[in-house]
Amino acid sequence: MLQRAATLSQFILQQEREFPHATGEFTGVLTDIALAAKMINREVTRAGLVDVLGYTGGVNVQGERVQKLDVFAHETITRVLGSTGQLAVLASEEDEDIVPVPEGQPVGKYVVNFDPLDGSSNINANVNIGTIFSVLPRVSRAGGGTLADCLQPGVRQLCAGYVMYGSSTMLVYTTGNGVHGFTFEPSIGEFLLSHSRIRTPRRGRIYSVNEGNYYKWNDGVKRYVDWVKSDDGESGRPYSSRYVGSLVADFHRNLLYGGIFLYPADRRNPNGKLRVLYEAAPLAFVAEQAGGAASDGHRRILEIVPETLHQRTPLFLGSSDDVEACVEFIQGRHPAVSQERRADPEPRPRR
Ligand code: AHM
Ligand code: MG
Repeated sequence: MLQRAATLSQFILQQEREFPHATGEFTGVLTDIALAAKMINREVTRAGLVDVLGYTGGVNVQGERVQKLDVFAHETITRVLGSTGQLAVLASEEDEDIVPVPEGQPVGKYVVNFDPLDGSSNINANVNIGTIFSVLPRVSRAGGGTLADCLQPGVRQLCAGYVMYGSSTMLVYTTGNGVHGFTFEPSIGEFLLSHSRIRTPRRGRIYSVNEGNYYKWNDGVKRYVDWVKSDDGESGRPYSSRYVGSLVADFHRNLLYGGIFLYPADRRNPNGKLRVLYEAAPLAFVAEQAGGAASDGHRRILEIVPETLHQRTPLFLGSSDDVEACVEFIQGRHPAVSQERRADPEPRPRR
């Protein structure tokens, strides 16, 4: 039985005993991610003091250079993970190229793609931000890891999750055996199991999207968003709009309460904004493991085979029925679209 208040390390060991085929070997990778998360958390929680202790990006009162937090997070993760002997290569939102394991360090068989501090434009307003990670097996056979190791579809992930820094800091992950959430207890410096086997509702009542882009979206997305706002007591519409503008925070809330997160393509960004490898794919793995879904409007996010490290994708993510309805609108096959066509056979230019 899984105990409440187990530490992350105890929980991982317990999982290893129960599902030896599912976890095990990369236990070390996950505990190292948690260690890096604690180090990042310490800096993030002091972010409000930058004007007191020294301006970020400048020099603090001790005369030390204060790093920007996203750079700090990137360097902390690469330093902690790069020296454990578990990894062959890393890729980060903060680096154009793959990040090799430092010279002289042992090379392992795993790959980590990560976004060190997503939503970092929110830092100064004390809004939640997060680290997103994806662990894959290497495909290259020997030597240092390669670009091909990083460019794998999400279905190959062994583990994925995120850390959300906020009113309390949480680490949520899956290894393909359900989704588990841990809350950081600062007084003892441990992540404690607080949410075991998270399941997301099949349908929610929340939609999360930057609606300022409405006029740039295609008709399918516009119609879907119009539809979730229209009145229909039976299906719980209108939905509530909730948008933090920080992916991890928007995703985490919707995971617990149910709902859909959208970052569609638009006229200026034909592939949307978010990145396949270290934003969409890991959250898609978590969503699916919690009973939810993730699509780019035409295919499962986890099946996208990325061609470049920082490839973007439109993203529709959350409760399975909500994602399905959204995809039906995008593909023009939602019943409400057919009704609209029957009622108004002459196509009219949309707003
Ligand atoms: P970042 O990787 O530069 O931080 O951008 C990603 C963030 C996500 O956290 C969030 O979902 C999205 O950008 C918000 O974008 P917008 O401000 O266009 O709504
Ligand atoms: Mg990001």
